[in-house]
Parts: sequence; structure tokens; C-alpha cells
Amino acid sequence: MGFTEKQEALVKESWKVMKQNIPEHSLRFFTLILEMAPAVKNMFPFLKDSDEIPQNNPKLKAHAFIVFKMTCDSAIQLREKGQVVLRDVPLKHLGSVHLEKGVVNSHFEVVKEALLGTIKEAVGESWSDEMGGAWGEAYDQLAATIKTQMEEEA
Ligand code: HEM
Ligand code: ISQ
Repeated sequence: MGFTEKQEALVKESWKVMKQNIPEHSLRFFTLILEMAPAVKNMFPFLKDSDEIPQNNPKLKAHAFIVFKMTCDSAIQLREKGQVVLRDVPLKHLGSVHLEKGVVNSHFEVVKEALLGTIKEAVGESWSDEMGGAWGEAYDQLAATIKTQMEEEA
């Protein structure tokens, strides 16, 4: 079964809520990632040199925003075209950046769990398993696109 209109609506609805407080959700996102995979800290230049997660770093916010936004866009693409079509960043570049940083499959799982956890906390009572499933599927398809490219670059 393809990505449904209902799934797309669930993603869009929760993205609207997320967007209202990117600074807070970005911090939560990175906190959850580092709880699950502390070594990821050394991959991000803006995390490497500090003991704690910087509370007010524009780069951190921008990075977290990119991942949220691209996952939301993927949901729209999946419903419209049945596949993920990247628009903002060339796929080749995404493949090589992640390969060079040493990103492996398990990191994609960590980022997925952290993404879902962040959204769940952000939307509160609006959360449902169906909403989680919709974000999860959009993320998985996006991640698969990047992973395939990483294999081709390797
Ligand atoms: C960089 C997206 C998964 C770690 C980037 C960039 C984008 C991006 C757009 C910026 C590329 C540029 O410099 O122009 C995504 C998306 C992901 C994903 C959409 C999942 C669907 C991951 C995972 C990890 C990771 C699983 C590892 C935990 C990094 C690192 C950088 C990066 C370390 C470079 C940061 C820097 O040097 O400033 N990613 N990424 N990414 N990503 Fe990801
Ligand atoms: C993966 N790639 C780029 C930026 C990110 C920000 C937060 C979590 C994961 C990320």
C-alpha cells in the first residue's frame, strides 16, 4: 500500500506544531540521539568541542530543522509521486557527506527513534501510533534513498 492522504495529513499537522518551537525540539532531538549513541557527538563539528549540547547554537537548530523538514517533504512526495524526490540537496552530495562522516545503518535507526520521540513529546495528546507510523515510513524511505547513494559512493 502506498502512502495515504491520511498519513500525509498526520505528518503535515504535526509538522505545523513542531515548527512553532524549533529551538526546543532541536535540543530535544540531539539529546535523544546522544543518549542512544554518545559517539555521534564527535561527528558534528558544533558538538565536538563542548561538554554539553550547546543551548543556543544556530547550526544545531538549522541541522535539526533540515532533518525534520526533509522527512515532512518526503511524506508529501510519497503521497504525490509514490517515491522520495529530493529537491534541496543533491543526493550525490548527501551520500558522500554521510559516508565521509562514518555514518552507518544503526545511526539511521537512532535518528529515527529520536525523531519519533521528539515529535511524540512535541504534539502531546495529538500523538497516535498512526502518526508515528506515517513519520516512520516517510523517514525510512528518505533514509533508504540516502543509504543507496552511500553504497554507490563507497
Ligand atoms: C549532514 C540530512 C541522517 C550525520 C547532513 C546534511 C543534510 C543531512 C541535508 C547537510 C549536508 C551538507 O553539508 O550540505 C540527513 C537526513 C538523514 C540524515 C535527511 C536521514 C534521513 C544522518 C545520520 C547521521 C547523520 C543517521 C549520523 C548520526 C550527519 C553529519 C553531517 C550531516 C555528521 C555533517 C554535519 C556537519 O559537518 O556540519 N545530513 N541526514 N545524518 N549528517 Fe545527516
Ligand atoms: C543528521 N544529519 C544532519 C543533521 C542532523 C541533525 C540532527 C540529527 C541528525 C542529523
